[in-house]
Amino acid sequence: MKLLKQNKIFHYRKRIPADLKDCFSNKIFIARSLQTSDLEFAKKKGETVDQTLEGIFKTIRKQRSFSTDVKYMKNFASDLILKRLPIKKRSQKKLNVCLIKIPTFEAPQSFSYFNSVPSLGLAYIAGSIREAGHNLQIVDAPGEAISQYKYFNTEHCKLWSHGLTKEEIVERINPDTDVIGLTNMFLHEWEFIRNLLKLLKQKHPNMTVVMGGETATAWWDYMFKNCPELDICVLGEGEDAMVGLLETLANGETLDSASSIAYRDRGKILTTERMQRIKNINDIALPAWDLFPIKDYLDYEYGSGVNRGRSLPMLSSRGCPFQCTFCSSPDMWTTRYFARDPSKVADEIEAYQKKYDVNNINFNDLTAVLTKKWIVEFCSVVLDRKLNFSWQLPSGTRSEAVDFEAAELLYKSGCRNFGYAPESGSPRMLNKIKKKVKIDSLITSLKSALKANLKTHANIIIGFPEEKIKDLFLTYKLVLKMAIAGLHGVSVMMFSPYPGSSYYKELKSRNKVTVDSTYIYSSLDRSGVSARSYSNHFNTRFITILQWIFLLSFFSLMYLVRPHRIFKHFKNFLKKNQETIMDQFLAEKFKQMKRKFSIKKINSTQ
Ligand code: B12
Ligand code: SF4
Repeated sequence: MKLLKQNKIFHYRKRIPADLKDCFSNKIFIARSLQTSDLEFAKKKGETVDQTLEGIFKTIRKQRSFSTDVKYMKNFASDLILKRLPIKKRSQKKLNVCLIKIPTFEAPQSFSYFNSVPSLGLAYIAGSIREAGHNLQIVDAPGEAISQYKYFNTEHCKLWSHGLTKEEIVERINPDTDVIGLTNMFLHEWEFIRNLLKLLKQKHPNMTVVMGGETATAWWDYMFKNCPELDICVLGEGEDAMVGLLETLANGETLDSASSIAYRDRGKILTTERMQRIKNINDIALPAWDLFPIKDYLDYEYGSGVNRGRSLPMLSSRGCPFQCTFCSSPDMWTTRYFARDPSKVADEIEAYQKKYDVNNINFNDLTAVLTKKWIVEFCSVVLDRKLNFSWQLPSGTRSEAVDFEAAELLYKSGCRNFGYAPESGSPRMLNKIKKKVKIDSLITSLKSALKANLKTHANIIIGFPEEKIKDLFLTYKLVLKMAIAGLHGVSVMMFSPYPGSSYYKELKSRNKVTVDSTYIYSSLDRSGVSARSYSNHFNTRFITILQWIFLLSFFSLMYLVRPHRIFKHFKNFLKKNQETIMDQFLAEKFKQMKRKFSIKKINSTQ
C-alpha cells in the first residue's frame, strides 16, 4: 500500500491480482484518492480500503465461476469497486451546483388538485452531491414562493403554476454556477422546462444543464431534439451517476467516461452504459432537507397524501420487481427491488420528528408492501420505540399481502391511508398488462384493512388498447364490488402511454403515439380535458363517458350503502380535517375555487 501526500490529496493504489486483470480493463492498479490533510486518517482509510478490496476480489472470483462473459465481469467488477470502496475518488476541484425544483402544475378544469410537495428525488441527489464535497445551491420554486399561484398558458390549456416563475428562478441562480440540475418527473412539466432552459442559457450560456428523473430517463431522445439548451440527461437512479458525472466534469474528462448518461457530442446524441442499481440502499446519503426551504411546505401542511399535518415524503424501498406494460418503472429502476432496514427507516422518521416536528410520513415507494415480514418488522420497531406519527401508503401493488393481522399492526403503528392498485377487473387484461394481482385476494385484503379501520383507495385504468367491452364490464363489476365492500375512494384514469413504458415503445413503433400538447398534458388529466384514446375499439368520447359512469356509480353505491360517510365528509370539511381522499378532494377543490377569484393573471406564457 502506498500513500503519497500531494496537495492534500492522498492517492491510493493497489495492484490487481493477475487472475483478475481481465475484469479491470487491463489496468494494473485500482487507484483512488482521498482529500484530507490528516495523514493518520488517510492511513487508516487506506487500511480499510485494503480489506474491502480483498473482499471484492473474493466476490469477483466467486462470480467468475458463474460467468465467463468478460464484458459482464468488467461491469460487475467496476460496480463493486464503485459501491463498496470507502475512499471516494475526489477531484481537487469543487463544482458549484445549483439544483432547481420547478413549479407545480394543476389543471383546475379537471379533477386534478395536487398541491406542491418537497422533491424527494432532488433532496436525495442533494444529499449525495454534498457528501461528495461540491458546493450546492437549491432554488425550490414552490418552496420559495409558497403562496404564489399564476396562470401558465400552455399550447393546449390554461394551467395553474405554483411557485416562482421562470424569470424569478433564473434571477436566483448564483452566476458562478458550473452545473444546473433539474428533475423532470412528469411529462406535463416539459413545456415549462424547455422555456426555462431557453431563458437560462440566454443569461448563462456556459452553465452545464443536467436533467434527471422519470421522464428524462425515458424521453431524453425527444428532449435533446427539441431543446438545444439541454446538455446531459442522467438515466435512472441518480445519486452515484450524478456524483460520477460531476467528477468527470471537474476532472475535465470526456463525457464518455461517465456512466448512466445521455449527452450531445458533436451533433450526435450518445448514451453511456447504465450503472447497476445501488444495492446497499441503507448507505445512500439521506435526503438533504436542511438545504431546502421546507419550513413553508410543513407549515402549509403540503403533502402528497391526505392532509394529516406536517408531512414529509420518504422511501422505505427502491424499485419494483414487476413489469406492468403501462408503467415506466422497469425502464427507470429496472426490476430490482431493495428494501431498507426497518430500523433505519424508523431512525429517519425519529430524526424528522425531532428536527422538523413532522407528524405524518407519506411513503413514495413504488411497491411499499411487498412482504408481510417487512411490515411486521417495521411496525414492531415503531411500536417498540413508541413513535407517535401517522403514515400513509398510497401505492401498494402487493397490498394483498396485507391480511387482518398485518392490517391491525399497520393501524396500531400509525398507518391510516392505504392504496390498492388493481387497475383492471378483467383477468384477461391483467394478464395482458402484466399486473400481478389477484382480484379475490385483493377484496379479502380490502375487507381486512377496513376492519382494521384503515382508510382505503384504489386505482383503475380504462382504455387499454386491447380492452374490449367485456373487460370493461368486468372492471365495472370490480368497481361496484369494492364500493359495496366499503372502499373509501377510487381513481379512474384514462390509459395514456407514458414514455419508458412497454406500451409506449410498442405504440410508438406502430406510429400510434403523436407527441403533441394533448399527449403531454394527458399525464395531468383526470377527467377528459386532455384525453386521447389509444383503444383499438373505442374513441375518446366513449372512454371519457365511461370514466364518469364508473366514478358516479362507485360513489353513488358507496354512499348508498354507507350514507353516514357523507355526514363525515361534511363534518371533516367544516373542521378542516382530512381522513380520506374524498375529504382531500373537497378541501383542495374549495381552495382552488377561492384561488380562482384571487389569482393574479399573467398574460405571457411562462
Ligand atoms: C410519489 C408519487 C407521486 C406523489 C408525489 C409527486 C411529487 N411531486 O413528488 C403524488 C401523489 C403527488 C403524485 C401525483 C401525480 N403523479 Co405520481 N408518482 C409518484 C411515484 C410513485 C414516486 C415518485 C418518487 O418520489 N420517487 C422517489 C424518488 C427518490 O425518485 P425520483 O424522483 O425518480 O428521483 C430519482 C431519479 O429519478 C433521479 N433524479 C431525479 N431528479 C433528478 C435530478 C438530477 C439532476 C439527477 C442527476 C437525477 C435525478 O435520482 C433520484 C434518486 O435516485 C412515481 C413513480 C415513479 N416511478 O417514480 C409516480 C409518477 C411520477 N407519477 C405519475 C403521475 C402521472 C402523476 C399524476 C400526474 C397523476 C394524476 N394524473 O393526477 C400526479 C401529478 C401531480 C402534480 N401535479 O405534480 C407518473 C408520471 C408519468 C409521466 N411520465 O408523466 C409516475 C411515473 C407513475 C407512473 N408510472 O404512472 N405522484
Ligand atoms: S405499476 Fe406498480 S407494480 Fe407495476 S411495474 Fe409499475 S410500480 Fe411496479
